[in-house]
This record gives sequence, C-alpha cells and structure tokens, in this order.
Amino acid sequence: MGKMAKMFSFMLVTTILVIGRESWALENCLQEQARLRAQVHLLETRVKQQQVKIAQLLHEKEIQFLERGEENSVIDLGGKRQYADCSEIFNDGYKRSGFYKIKPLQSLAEFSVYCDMSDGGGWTVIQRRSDGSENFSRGWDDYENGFGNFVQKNGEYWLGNKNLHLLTTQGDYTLKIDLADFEKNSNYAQYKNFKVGDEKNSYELNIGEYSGTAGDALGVNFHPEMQWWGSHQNMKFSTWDRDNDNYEGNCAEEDQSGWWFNRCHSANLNGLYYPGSYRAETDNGIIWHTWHGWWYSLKSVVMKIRPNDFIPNIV
Ligand SMILES: *[C@@H]1O[C@H](CO)[C@@H](O)[C@H](O)[C@H]1NC(C)=O
Ligand SMILES: [Ca+2]
Repeated sequence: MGKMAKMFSFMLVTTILVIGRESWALENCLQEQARLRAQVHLLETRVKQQQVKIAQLLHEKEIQFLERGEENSVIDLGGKRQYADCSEIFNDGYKRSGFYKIKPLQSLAEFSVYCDMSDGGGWTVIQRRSDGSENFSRGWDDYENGFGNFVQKNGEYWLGNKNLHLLTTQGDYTLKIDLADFEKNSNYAQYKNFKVGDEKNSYELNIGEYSGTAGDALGVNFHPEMQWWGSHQNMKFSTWDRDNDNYEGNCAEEDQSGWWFNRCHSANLNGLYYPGSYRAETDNGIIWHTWHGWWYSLKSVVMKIRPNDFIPNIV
C-alpha cells in the first residue's frame, strides 16, 4: 500500500468513527430528552393528584369539624356552594342531621331547614310535630311564609307553602310522613311525585302513588265514597281566614288548623296537640285516620321530602 492509500484509509476510518460517535451522541440526546419529558409528565400528574388529595382532606376535615358542632345550632357551610335541598347537602358529604341553609333554584333568598340525614339520608323536613310547643292555629300569611322553631332539633315548624312550592317545582319529590303514637308504635306513609302548587292555585296539593304502613289517608284511593269528602288530592290549602275547602262551613276554622281540606279531612297533621285519645266538638287533633281514626291525636309527625331518584345510603 502506498503512503497516500494509507493516509486515505486512516482518514476514512477516522471520519466513520467521528460520524458514528456523533450520531450515537445524537441518539443518546434524543433518548435523554424523551426520558426527561416522561419524568416531567409523571411529576405533573403527581402534583395534580396531590392537589386533589389536599382538597379532599380539607373537605373531610371540614365535615369532621362540623360533626363535632352543637346539636341545636344551624350548621354553617360557609356559603361556598348553594344547595337546592338537603339531598344535595348529603351528596356533598355532609351526613350529620341538623339545620342547614338551602336555596331552591327559584328562591330569592336562602332559608333554614332541618335535614334528616338518617333513614337513607338527604331528607328535607317540611313539617314537624313533637310536643305541642308551637301554635298551629294560624292564618294564611303564617302558613304561606312558614313558622315555628327552626333552631332546636325537635322543634315544631311548618316550612311554609311558598317554600314548599319552590322546593317541589324544581324536580320530582317523594313525600315521606313518619308517624308515632303514645304507645311507642310508629308507621309511615310515602307518596311519589309530591307537588305543591303556586299562590295562584292556593298551594294545591298533588300526590302520586302511595306506599307505606300507615294507610293512604291523604289520597284515600282505597275507598271512592270516602274519597269524595276525605281525599286531599288536588285540594287547595285552607286556613281559617282563607276558606278554599269543599265544605259549606269552614274546615280550617272548625279544626283550628291549616291544611289541604276537602269536606273536611282524613288526615290533619297540623291539628291540635292532644295526648292521644281525646274528645272534642270536631275531629281537630293530629289525625291520620287510616291508622288511629279521628279521635286519637298522634304523638309525633315528620313530613319530609327527597328527590324520587335519590340513591339512599344503606348503612
Ligand atoms: C294561636 O294563635 C292564634 C292566632 O294568633 C290565637 O288566636 C290563639 O289564641 C293561639 N292559641 C294558643 C293556644 O295560644
Ligand atoms: Ca267552605
């Protein structure tokens, strides 16, 4: 081999080596870049996961804090979110029964209501009788706006026809009525699609299918004759000063109550509080006729509502 040839082959080998090393370096560089990108992505994902976890922990801590609160005070959720009813509060993780603020979709203002988070949870209590401490012999305005004790756990109240209308027009609600007598027995009646009309319709009552153990005293669908005078289906609301009943007299005045009277009633849950069996000129006690007849006034009543499609929490 000549000198030139030797020189040439040396240069060739060197060139190949250099190019080879450069392409190897380039390859390495690209790999490194991909590796770093993957790492950045992983770290970003971790940061996001941590942020979600922190938010969850804060929420849980808030719930724990609220669960240690006083039994009789209104539970203040700080107004970060508005809730249209108690089922939304329940679904947001607040599982403690008590008074909360809610604001139905078309309501101009929020108001306090007792949320029953037992019995599957998410119940908005619209009426309670427990000890006769509130006067339910009231006129139209009081029944329209609501009255009673919105502070104590067993406080008696009527949430107000206006609020009942606002609540029940924002969706399909189930009404459950829990009843108890003075002999420690309890029964319930439940109605699908409970709706209360607006002011123009005098807060007319609308109820769907009945189920339960106390009997269908609101709909009286089991007895056509009794239905004619005793059913509360499609009845307007009446008070002593606003007679919308089907009776020639004034049911609300005779029975000292406000209710969806017909001619007059087979259920009167806003009646006078008596300790069980009673005698009076009219059947003006707290009546659920299909369970205890007209001459027995019940010990306690809770009327509560929840969306039909709510998925109960089974404990
Ligand atoms: C309940 O309130 C009505 C109307 O304000 C009143 O006439 C009646 O006397 C009250 N009843 C009782 C037991 O206080
Ligand atoms: Ca009348």
